[in-house]
Parts: sequence; C-alpha cells; structure tokens
Amino acid sequence: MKFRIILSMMALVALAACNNSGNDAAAKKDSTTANTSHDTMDHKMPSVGPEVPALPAVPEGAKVFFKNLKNDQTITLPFKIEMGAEKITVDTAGGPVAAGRGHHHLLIDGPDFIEPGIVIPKDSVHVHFGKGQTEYELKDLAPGKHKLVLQMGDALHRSYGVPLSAVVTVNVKK
Ligand SMILES: [Cu+2]
Repeated sequence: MKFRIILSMMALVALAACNNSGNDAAAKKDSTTANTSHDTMDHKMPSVGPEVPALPAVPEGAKVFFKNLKNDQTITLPFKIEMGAEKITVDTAGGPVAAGRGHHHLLIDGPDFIEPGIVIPKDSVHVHFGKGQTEYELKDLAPGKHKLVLQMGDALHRSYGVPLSAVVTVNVKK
C-alpha cells in the first residue's frame, strides 16, 4: 500500500516536471517569437510613414531673406551674412517637428531652392544652422559671381521649399 502511494506520487511529480518543462519550452518559444517580431518592427520603423511627422505647413506670409545682401552686391571676404526670418520662428534642429519653426541653411552655388520635404544635404556647399544661428561668416569663396540661397528646413532638415527660400547673386571682390 505504502509503496503504491509512493509510486503514484513519483508519477505525479514526474508528470508535473514534464508539464513544467513543457511550459518553459512554450514560454521560451513565445518570447522568441515576440522578440523576433519586435526586432522586425524596430528595423522597419524608420521607413514607415506614420512614425515620421509630416512636414509642417508654411505659415501664411512667412518668409526668409538676407538682411544685409542685395542682388548683385559686391562683397569682400570675410563677410558676415545676416539671415532673416519673418512669421516663422528660428529654432534649433533635432527637436520635435513643430509648425511655425525651422532653421536656416545656406546653399552655395546650388539650386534656387530645395523641393519641399527633401532632406537638405550636409556638406561644404549646404551649410546647416541647426543651433538656430542667424549669422554666418563667409570666408572661403573664389573671387567672382556666386549664387547664395537661404533655405529654411524643419527640425528634421526637410526643406520648406520655395516659400521659405531666398536667392541672391553676389560678386566676391578679388
Ligand atoms: Cu538642417
């Protein structure tokens, strides 16, 4: 009688152990599946539209302009360019995308503007003012005619297009 009880108890323990290991395996499998799908989501996120806020609309009447440059002006280097903005707040880059805010970019001898929503390149002829600067000292430019374009972009460096651009041609004196 005693022996039988012990046997059946052992069987129960074995069963329980078996069930437990089975649950563990199932749990492991579940978490693996969850991790995999999470990873996949993470990888997909940057390219998925809804995660990136839309380019804010340009406020009515907003504009950017060169405060101290007129078309065909002759300048000597170094020259401190003053960048103006009206009805749009000059902000730093990298923060949340917000309507009515942006930062200046100077395009040297490039296009007249950058298509709205396009991320402005960053190199020696596409200067970003992501700290919210409104002045820039122009130093290295060969003598002669050059096109300077002011282009405002949002926190993600996406161009606001024609409405927030300004073009001047300057003549750098020898
Ligand atoms: Cu920028």
